[in-house]
Amino acid sequence: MKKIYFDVLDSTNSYLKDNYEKYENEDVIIANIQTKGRGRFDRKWVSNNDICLSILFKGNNFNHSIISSVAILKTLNDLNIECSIKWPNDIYVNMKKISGVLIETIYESNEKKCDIVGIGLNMNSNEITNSIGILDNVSVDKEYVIDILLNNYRSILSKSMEYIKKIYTNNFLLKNRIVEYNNKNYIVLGITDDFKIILKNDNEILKLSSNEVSLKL
Ligand code: BT5
Repeated sequence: MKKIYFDVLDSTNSYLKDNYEKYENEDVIIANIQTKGRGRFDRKWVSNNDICLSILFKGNNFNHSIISSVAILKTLNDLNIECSIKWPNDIYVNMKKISGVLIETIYESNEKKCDIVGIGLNMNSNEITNSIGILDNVSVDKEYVIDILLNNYRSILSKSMEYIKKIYTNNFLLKNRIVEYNNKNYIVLGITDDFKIILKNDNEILKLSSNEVSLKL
């Protein structure tokens, strides 16, 4: 994975969306400062000297939702920080969000061109309620964390989906929790093989994809 640095970008994902043709498979765009970070559903991602990067994947079909979560989880565990994954791919430490992932797929004339995996990982907590950073837990250099993260990502790409899913589900924060969806309460049973969340109440069982729903803790 080749690292390409920018001092300032509006968003590493937006930059790669506009420029993916210039870059190779597994190139990594890293911004020291990101001014208009994006979350899912047009939400904002705030950062201040934190880790903001996007990895480009051309011509393969990995499940980056699950792979990215496990790569971030392993990275924090390598730093002796305990954490959990909130479906689909937020990482929480002590019930506070430390990392989020925005995955975008580019199509041209119905043909898939690439996946862009954007990772925001806090070094510091910020003005967002319930955020936390790596430096709140351990003293470590940002570049060192980026290298561990990319090494973990690379190594997880070569593992079986069964192995990756096991790590994901063993660290799955929402399991057996009550969540609200469409003004009704459901218990979370787990995730399906195609990464949908399974919700159950007395009347129904739902399987929802991450494009359809955003669940609060
Ligand atoms: C995400 O969205 O969590 C995906 C964030 C992805 C950011 C990376 S940075 C590199 C790349 N370039 C981009 O432009 N984006 C990606 P979502 O699940 O929608 O969560 C967004 C919500 O998280 C916001 O509405 C806030 O409530 C909260 N939030 C924003 N910034 C945060 C932060 N730094 N730490 C913790 N929570 C934050």
